[in-house]
Amino acid sequence: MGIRILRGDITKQHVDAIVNAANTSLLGGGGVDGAIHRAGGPAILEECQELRRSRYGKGLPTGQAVATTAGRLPARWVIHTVGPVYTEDEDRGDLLASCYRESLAVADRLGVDSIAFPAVSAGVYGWPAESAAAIAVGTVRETATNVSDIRFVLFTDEVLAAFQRALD
Ligand code: AR6
Repeated sequence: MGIRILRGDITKQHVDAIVNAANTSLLGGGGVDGAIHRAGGPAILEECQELRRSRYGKGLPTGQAVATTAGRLPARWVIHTVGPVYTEDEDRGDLLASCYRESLAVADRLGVDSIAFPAVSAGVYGWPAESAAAIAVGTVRETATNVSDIRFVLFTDEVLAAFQRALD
């Protein structure tokens, strides 16, 4: 298993699966979620709506993951996961770790060989970059998986630098 850190737009990645930092509604939003739905087209939202009807009437719980088509994206699948909102009052690091573990479990069930993750919760959800990176890299390293190519695709200098420090 190899872990790499790249700078860029995750929607451009030619991998089997990209991970979306979604919200419980699964119905889209801003940040990387908005970018994925825009670039992938309506087929992703249609499948998310179907998942809400069939399996997740109350939405996808925080820390869990589920796959849909990637529509027009170069990837084959989008794995949607819901990161925790950061708060100083409570340690939600286990929920953030769960996003990475559960995404890899979904990837393994799909037979995915390559996957790209964004920095889940490190944007709108307010997670400090250093901590988000340590949890992401630490969890992926500790998780047994058949995925051989794991990439973190990062959008900002601050988050990129934090992931580089976490990997070193
Ligand atoms: N490729 C890679 N990373 C990106 C991209 C991109 N195209 N665009 C943004 N990022 P965020 P969250 C980075 O806010 O904190 C949405 O509205 C961004 O710079 O997308 O988990 C959802 O619907 C940051 O480092 O996700 C939820 O409501 C990282 O992706 C909520 O935001 C995550 O930032 C989830 O918040």
